[in-house]
This record gives sequence, C-alpha cells and structure tokens, in this order.
Amino acid sequence: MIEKLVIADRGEIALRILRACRELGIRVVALHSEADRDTKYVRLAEESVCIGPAPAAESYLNIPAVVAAAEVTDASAIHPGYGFLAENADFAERVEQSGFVFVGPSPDTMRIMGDKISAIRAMKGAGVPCIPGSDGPLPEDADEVFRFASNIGYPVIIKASAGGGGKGMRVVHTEAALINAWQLTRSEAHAAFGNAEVYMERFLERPRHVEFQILADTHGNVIHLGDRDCSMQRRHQKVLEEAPAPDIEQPLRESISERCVEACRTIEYRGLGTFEFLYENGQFFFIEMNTRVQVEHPVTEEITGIDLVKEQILIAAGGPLRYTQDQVEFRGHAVECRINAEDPTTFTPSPGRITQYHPPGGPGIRVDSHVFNHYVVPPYYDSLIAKVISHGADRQQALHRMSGALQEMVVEGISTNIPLQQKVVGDPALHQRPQDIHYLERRHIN
Ligand code: MV4
Repeated sequence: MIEKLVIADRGEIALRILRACRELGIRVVALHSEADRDTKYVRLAEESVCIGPAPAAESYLNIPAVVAAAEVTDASAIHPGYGFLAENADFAERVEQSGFVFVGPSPDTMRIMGDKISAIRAMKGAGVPCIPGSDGPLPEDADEVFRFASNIGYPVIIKASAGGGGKGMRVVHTEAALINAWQLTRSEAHAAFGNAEVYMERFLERPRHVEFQILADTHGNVIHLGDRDCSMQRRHQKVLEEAPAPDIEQPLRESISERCVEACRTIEYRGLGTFEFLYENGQFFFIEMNTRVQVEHPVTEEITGIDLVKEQILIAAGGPLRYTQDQVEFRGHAVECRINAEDPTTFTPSPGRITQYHPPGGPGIRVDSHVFNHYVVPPYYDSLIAKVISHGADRQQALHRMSGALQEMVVEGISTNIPLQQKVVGDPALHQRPQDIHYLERRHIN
C-alpha cells in the first residue's frame, strides 16, 4: 500500500486529493511554488516542499524538482492532479523509472492518447465510433489532400495530431480554402508542438460534448460511471457541466459505455479515464481520451456516490476495483458551475485578495474550493477558485438548487463569473433542452 503520496498540483484539486488521502490513511507531501506557500492544502499536508518560484515553468512544470521532492521526503507515489504534468508521458516515465508509483495509466498509454491520430486509431480498432475522416496523417501531396476532403465532404476540420483541447485546428468550408488551411495548420502545429502532423475529419456543425467516465484496475476489471454533458463552454474552457448527459436514449448510452469499457480491456487501460465524444443527430463520435482526473469529476461522484480520486489511488496501489458494474447505481442529476476569478465582461483574470468569502450550503450542495477569507488569488495560474456542485432527484431540482447556491455565495474583493453563472443556470433554453457547444458564445457572451 501507498504510505506517503506527493501531490504535484495546486489549488482546489490539491485539496481534493489531500482529502482522499486522509480517508485512505495516506500521508501527504504538498508541493508548492513560492506563490502558494500560504495555502490550505500546504497547511493541512503532513509535509510540504517548495519546488521553485511562482512561474509554473520554474516550479509545477519542473520535472526534476518534482521527482527530487518525492525522493527527499521518501514518498512512494506521485499524484499529478489535472493540470501541469498530468498528461505528460515523459513525466510519468521519469516517475516510474525513479521507483515511484504514478497515479495514472502507463506512460505508453499516455503517449498513445497524447497523439490524437494514434488515439483515434486505437479506439476505432477497439470498436469505438469515430468521425469519418482521414484515419491517419494527411499526406504531403496536395492532390491527395483534395481527394480526402471531397471523399469526406465539406465542411471538414484539420487538426494537429499533437493538439487537443481546441489547440491547433481549422475548419474548412470550401475546396478553395483547403490548401491554405492545411498548410497553416501544419506550420502552426510544427511551431506549437514540434510536430507538423495533421489529420482531417468531417466538421460537425452543432454537436454536444458528451464524455464517458471509466475506471480500470490492473487485474482486468473495467467499469463505466456514466456520462457527462460539458457543452457549456467558452473558448474551450468549460463553464457548466452536468451528469447524466440529458436526452440520450438509454440503449444508446449503454451501448457507448460498453464500447468504452471494451476498448479499455483491449488496450489494457489502467486507472481513471474519460472518453470524449461529440454527439449530434443521435450519434456519438469519439474525439479524444483524457488520462487524468478531470475538473468536472464531482458531478459523476454525486450521481454514483463513488469517490473517484480514492479509487484512482487504490488502483495505482495495485488494488482490485471495489465495485462491479452491477453495484454502480445512478441516482438523480448533478450540475457543476466553475467559479473563476475573472472580470465578468472582459473575462480577463482578476487576481487579488478575497475580502469576504461565504460558500453556499444546504441539501444537495457541495463546494470544492481551496479559498478562504483573506486568501490572495495569485496572478500566475488559472483562475478557477471554486466549483459549486448541486445534486437533486432530477435535472430541474439540481438546476434549482444551483440557482439558490449561486445566490447565496459571496466572493468579494475580486471579480468573479458568478453573475454569468446565474444567467446561464437561469436560462430557459438550457432548462428546456441541453444545448450545443457553441450555444454559450452565441447566446450569452461575445
Ligand atoms: C470537432 C468539432 C467539430 N467537428 N471535430 C475542439 C476541442 C477538441 N477536443 C475537438 N474540438 C472540436 N472538434 C469535428 N470533427 C468541434 C470541436 C469543438 C469543440 C469540441 C468540444 C467542446 C468544445 C468545442 C468548441 C469548439 C469546437
């Protein structure tokens, strides 16, 4: 068993992981930059190590400093959280080579999923439905690229294989625009990722973003924990997530989750994983797989009652899954609102001192946050300061409880997106039906 674990992330997820460790009787080493010295998770951790100055490149992204901190504290495992090094296969490999348990899948699996072409190839091969496309890197020859596009049918999207999460992609509506877009995406990909490889897919115009959560141990057991709808986003930053994804036919939901489970068996996946899909006209299309715990994991925890971070650590320790698929029960509906320290009109970060902090509470309300009265939000990192999660018997109750929670919540001294979240949660169109990935930017902002 793991006796001491290093948390290689900051903010709310560092506190979330610490709490899971406390339940498991695991001692915690909190790693922090000079800017994060006075934080709740550093205070609550049994030990802490300052790994460098405020800029992430010199602290949270410094692989030798993170591994050295595990060595000097004699820890046995490293949890990478969801930011910084969480999906860095080279980091995972260094962690394992240094004799530590990496809380996540194998470095080889991370490498496959980090390269989007190889991820799609693996998933298509394992029976997961994918978007009609080039099924591999685009060739160097312009005529062949034209042929690919006309076979797929316009509009198409060109994506960098090393991209993901919205970086390095371009939509092409006409043959006239194709070659330019192809060359531009290639050179951007080369500059941004050092890898010019791009692929092509049919562009889906108004899909929803629906993802499936799976859990796999090292003994061949795999279960799924249902799905989440994350379509409410702005510039690839999720704003509101919910579970289960509304208005999906139950047989289709079950068939896709079974494909994901089967795919995990095929590739011998280990740990917590998320299959991201686009959902349009009653069909699912795989786009990417995330190999980390995700920001929105609490909505799944609320409807299943399963502690995903705890399970993730137990799997890393070599334990068998503690649930069979039959033992997973889905109860009600959950919604998460991400509360960011940002200007409500310009969306620029709003760091500074929180002078008043009153988190909401009551039945069906959970708040995951590392902040407190007089906490200073540093300017160096992302602007997430809290996640408000509501759980109810059904979607309507979960949304209603969320409205009340947002009204109750007080954060003063800095600007937050609470007013925007209130508008989103009160939006009649969202109550009526789940919306597509472009809805928020069309209807609420910009
Ligand atoms: C797409 C797409 C439409 N058609 N692929 C953006 C992030 C990356 N994970 C994949 N993305 C998209 N891929 C095809 N073939 C639209 C998006 C997309 C998107 C996807 C999920 C969530 C938000 C999004 C916002 C803009 C575009």
